[in-house]
Amino acid sequence: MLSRPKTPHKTMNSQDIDLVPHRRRNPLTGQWVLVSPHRLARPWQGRLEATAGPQRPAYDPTCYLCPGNARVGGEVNPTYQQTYIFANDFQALLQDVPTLGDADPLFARQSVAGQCRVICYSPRHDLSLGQMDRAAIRGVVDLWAAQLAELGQQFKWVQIFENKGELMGCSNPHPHGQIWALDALPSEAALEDRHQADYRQQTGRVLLVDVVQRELADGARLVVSNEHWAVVVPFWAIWPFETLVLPRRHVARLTDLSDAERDSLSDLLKRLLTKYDGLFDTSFPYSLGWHNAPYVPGAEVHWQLHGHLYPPLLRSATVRKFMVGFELLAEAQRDLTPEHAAQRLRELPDLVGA
Ligand code: H2U
Ligand code: ZN
Repeated sequence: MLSRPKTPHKTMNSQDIDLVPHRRRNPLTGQWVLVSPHRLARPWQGRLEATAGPQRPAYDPTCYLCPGNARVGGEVNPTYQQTYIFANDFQALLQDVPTLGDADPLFARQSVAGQCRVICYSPRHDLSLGQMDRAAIRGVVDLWAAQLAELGQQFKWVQIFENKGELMGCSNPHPHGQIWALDALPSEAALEDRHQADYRQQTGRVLLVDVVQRELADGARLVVSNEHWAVVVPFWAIWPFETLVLPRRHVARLTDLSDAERDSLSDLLKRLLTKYDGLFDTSFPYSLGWHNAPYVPGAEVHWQLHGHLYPPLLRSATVRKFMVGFELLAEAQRDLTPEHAAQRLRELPDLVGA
């Protein structure tokens, strides 16, 4: 008969967390991640391969986002000078939808109305957001905030995001992002909303304000920071080099940011994305997105604005992490600890040529 091996009861201390498998909880969603640092308890071996892609032209006549070019639907882009926004020609959400009848408790469904837009960050085909200058990045921050203000009047949730790189399924290297606005709270937003509301009710404080204070005091997971902002690899990160962008004060939405906070956000994004590009000597792929307070009465009391960056890369420009097997069937798992990932990013230069 199998019997459990007798091991004396031990309590994990802070050094063990670097060596011993353990689970960490994401307080924003309540989900857990399995961390297996013993599989990677070795020093970093240095860069594996440099794969700087071919230099792109500043203007590409075949690009559907470049100024003056025709899009797939036939509409022609203006010769825009800074940013340009248009209604997605292939909307995943529609403005006018019929109400669904017949509630079925087992196979629940609901109607959802929304709008999808595409934002070109720059007329320059050859740049990425991180390669744009701070003033141009500030233009994107302002556009995000203006879109949020407009769409928030009509929709509960405004998801501002960017898919960058072929690895993330992005169809075009021209620097651009998207906005999907809808009259429902999507699953991830609903989870974060409930956990932030519960935390506020139980403690009287704002969850991610407590997190940013702890992270600034500790420093182990800090990647880059400035007067108004901090970027950390969150304690509960799932992706190897996932980061969380946090304001240092309580701010519910991008629309609430002061002029100085917008400038320093532009600076912070530039520095963070420069670090990412330097990590594997490649134009770093990621999904980036903003979680603003939903347009639901009272949400701004418990909700803290934050940005998520989910990059797929693990070891080099071509070796990515897959969420398969145990992760699909049981829970997310990582080898590299968030502390080690943060240290790697922290030590990289945040200025081109520095
Ligand atoms: P990605 O950033 O994930 O590649 O998506 C680009 C979006 O651009 C995609 O949602 C839209 C697609 O529907 N698009 C247009 O609206 N017009 C076009 O001419 C091509 C692509
Ligand atoms: Zn282009």
